[in-house]
Amino acid sequence: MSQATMTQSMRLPGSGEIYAFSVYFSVSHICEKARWALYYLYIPYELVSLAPGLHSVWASRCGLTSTTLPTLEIDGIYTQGAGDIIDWVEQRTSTLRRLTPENDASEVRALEQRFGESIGFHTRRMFYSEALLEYPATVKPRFLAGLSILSRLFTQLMWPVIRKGMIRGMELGPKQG
Ligand SMILES: N[C@@H](CCC(=O)N[C@@H](CS)C(=O)NCC(=O)O)C(=O)O
Repeated sequence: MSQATMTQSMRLPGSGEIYAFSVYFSVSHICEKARWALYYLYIPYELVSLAPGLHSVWASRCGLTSTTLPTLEIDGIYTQGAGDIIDWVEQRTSTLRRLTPENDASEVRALEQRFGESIGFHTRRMFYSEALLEYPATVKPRFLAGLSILSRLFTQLMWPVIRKGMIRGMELGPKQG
């Protein structure tokens, strides 16, 4: 699959010398969390934006059973989900910076889980309820950002289907907006 790539070179002192290949949706704050973590931990990475829908094709081609993004690939090992990506990278780098404090790691993970799966989940539903139901034309450019020409074309053509699928999948509606 041809992809638009945005390469960030950040081989800074203390870098763990891990080169990450991160696949994400540019519209997603969860994907942005993983990208930001790589940046903060000085991990050089390459971002590949996927169109919603095509991401499932990509995942199955990679032999992944889950289609969740962000997905990180390092040396053929795939890690999915922002929290798992941060844990995976932190266990393998020698950077001086840390996102998870050693002493309070379990408390931090519990907080992260609460913010991600409870508060963040419903905040996302609230955001998309307004964005996709009331302002679809305004939010569409965020879905197109960073995509290859073919993926942009796919997203433009399939936009009504993508929009409906997201509304159905996240159970969006005026009550959440
Ligand atoms: N618990 C995961 C959730 C990730 C997530 O919700 N990813 C969404 C995009 S923001 C996704 O990949 N949706 C499409 C799919 O699951 O196929 C995390 O924190 O990273």
